[in-house]
Amino acid sequence: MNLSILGVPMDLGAGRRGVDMGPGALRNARLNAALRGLGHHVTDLGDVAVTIPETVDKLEQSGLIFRDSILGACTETYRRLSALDADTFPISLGGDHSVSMGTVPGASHGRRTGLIWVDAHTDYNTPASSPSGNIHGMPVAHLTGLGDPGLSSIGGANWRVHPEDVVMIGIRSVDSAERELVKQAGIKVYTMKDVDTLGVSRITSETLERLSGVERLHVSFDADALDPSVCPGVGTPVLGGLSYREGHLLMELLAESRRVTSLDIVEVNPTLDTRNTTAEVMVGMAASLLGQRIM
Ligand code: HAR
Ligand code: MN
Ligand code: MN
Ligand code: MN
Repeated sequence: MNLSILGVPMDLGAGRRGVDMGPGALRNARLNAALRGLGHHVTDLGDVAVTIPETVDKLEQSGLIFRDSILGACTETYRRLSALDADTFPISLGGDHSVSMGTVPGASHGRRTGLIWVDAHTDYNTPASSPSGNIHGMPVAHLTGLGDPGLSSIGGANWRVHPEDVVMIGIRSVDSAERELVKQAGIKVYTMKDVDTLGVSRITSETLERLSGVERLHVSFDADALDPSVCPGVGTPVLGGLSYREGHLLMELLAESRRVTSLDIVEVNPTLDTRNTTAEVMVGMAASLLGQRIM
């Protein structure tokens, strides 16, 4: 397969600094070589230019924290991915999770897209519901058309992800107003309780069945979905996450389906990590999704 890697070194959407170094950490963990080793043709597109927070006022014009700079970087991300052939598989490296407002429409090529959101958090706040004001807690709401009109139309005025085409896995931290928005939208959520009781195998087959009608299938993998004992280098760790094997099994079963068309790896924060472990683990997750087999 032709794979293209695009870095989005952005920490503007997060409450803590340092996820802007995620793309460097993932490359340092030999992402490109791991994917080439699986027989793929890998092109690294380099990084999108992102505003340095020290150069602008935090509230910018909009009053929403770094909204204008995030819109700029996500729009550029969208353009870079849209320019690829539809049969090229893009892997986008965050950066905080707000990058997905650009990666998902960019990888969609205007098609109906299923979104598998692997995360401790539902990231379904709007500017009005958010307790923190941090935009990385808001990308899915904007991808489905809620919230700030600029952030919700990066893929064009008519393109969006339908809430019934979103499945979230690994969830264990949801704000109270956010919970109501998720329920109203009708998004399918597999919490960690569901992972414990149903198991990843059943959850993955139900997810693929639910998303059987989509043309594109995007996996957005937040490193904080995995337990902090596995991925300590994240800004908002929550205990009780996916185990190392549960993460791999999810990726392995999705690989077997051969239906996934794009991937994000986000929220890797090297300043909070131990010897680049989190980046190394996430490179392994990407390798499993892209066909690494034991036998
Ligand atoms: N729900 C919280 C908020 O909106 C925290 C969510 C952001 N953290 C993430 N996203 N890493 O997955 O501020
Ligand atoms: Mn997230
Ligand atoms: Mn296109
Ligand atoms: Mn998260």
